Amino acid sequence: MVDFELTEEQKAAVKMAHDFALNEMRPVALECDKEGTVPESLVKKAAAAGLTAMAIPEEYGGGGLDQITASMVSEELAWGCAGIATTLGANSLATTPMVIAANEEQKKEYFPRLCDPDDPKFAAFCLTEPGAGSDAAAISTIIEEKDDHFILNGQKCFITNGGIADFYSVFCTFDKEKKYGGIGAVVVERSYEGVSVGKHEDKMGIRASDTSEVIFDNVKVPKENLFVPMGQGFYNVMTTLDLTRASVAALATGVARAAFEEALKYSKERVQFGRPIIAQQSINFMLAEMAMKIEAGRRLYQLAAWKAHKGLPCSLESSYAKAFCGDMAMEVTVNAVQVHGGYGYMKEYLVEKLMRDAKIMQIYEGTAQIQRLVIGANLMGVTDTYPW
Ligand code: COS
Repeated sequence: MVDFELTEEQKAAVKMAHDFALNEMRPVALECDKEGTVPESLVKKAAAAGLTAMAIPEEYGGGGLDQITASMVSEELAWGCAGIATTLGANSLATTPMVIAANEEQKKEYFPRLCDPDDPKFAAFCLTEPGAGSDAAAISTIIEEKDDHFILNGQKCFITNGGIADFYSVFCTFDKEKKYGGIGAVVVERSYEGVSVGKHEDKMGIRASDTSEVIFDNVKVPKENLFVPMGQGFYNVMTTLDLTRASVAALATGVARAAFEEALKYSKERVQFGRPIIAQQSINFMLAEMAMKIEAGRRLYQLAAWKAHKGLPCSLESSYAKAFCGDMAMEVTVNAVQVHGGYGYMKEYLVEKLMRDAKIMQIYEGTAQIQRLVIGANLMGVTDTYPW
């Protein structure tokens, strides 16, 4: 049975997120974009509302939201500001590998730190390296056993919240010769000796969010911090990304919806050739195109999230959603600027920011090309396209 109606709990969570986006994020979004920061007071309010630890189970103090609700909440937050939403949402990416594989002691030690409304901490997912982006199996951050601990060396780049995190979920290799078979993961605290934050990136969009290098120089890591043993790390990364890409698709949908709303409003106000430009078919059709693609994107990310929630294989649907919504957000925001004409190119119009924010949706958590690679690889085994 297909039912598009939200439950009362889902309606409440999405409404709360929308109100937060409207009242707390929108008023500061342009300033945060300019300054490249998120106010501490906003983070505390978000933590109090459960928005910094959505995916963390309730028993550790988290929001305990199911994937479908979490993705719809992400759409609302990105509608408010994709940069701030990325800051708040990155904890989910960092903790999903731990939700999958960490033991009880590790979860109890680390998860509550992200849920404290008075002093909320951040976590960061450390996979990408200068020589390992799309080719995730090529990581060379190396971990070695020494006496009763590990020694970690390497450099991670483009790490969301890398500069503000309290701890990192770090993917590393025990044996580079083994390629993806050598990968495992450890939790590393920011306070450990030898952990440092490198270059802070100056980005095109989602500027409110922190993106930094994280460097590990002979870091002594206790053995009990290992949460994915050697050989299992690559599968953990792939499963994590299968589960989190629906939320990125939802962020893209939120950015697109914000741009569409601006374009719709402007097209009703702006009069040229004696009538509002929405009455010009060239503009009217652009808006129609935006509306239907946003709706299609939302259904795709909901499908991926629903499969994830049910514990069904969701790799294909996550890639459909991520690829489609990333491209859709780019197209919609470019056209929203176009509808505004010269005004849309000016920083005082929100669509200028939205177009810059949209671009990352085709890049992070797997580029648009990687999503097609995943979809294409799945097609190799397809002999029958009957959907049920
Ligand atoms: N779930 C579970 N296992 C998976 C999987 C998935 N979604 N995808 C692949 N695997 C398994 C394969 O089954 C294979 O296992 P076996 O050899 O035991 O059978 C293993 O992983 C290697 O798979 P594959 O050969 O396809 O790996 P590749 O190195 O060719 O890489 C891609 C596959 C390109 C899909 C992967 O590297 C990827 O997702 N890259 C993008 C990384 C990314 O998103 N980076 C952004 C970081 S977050 S900002």
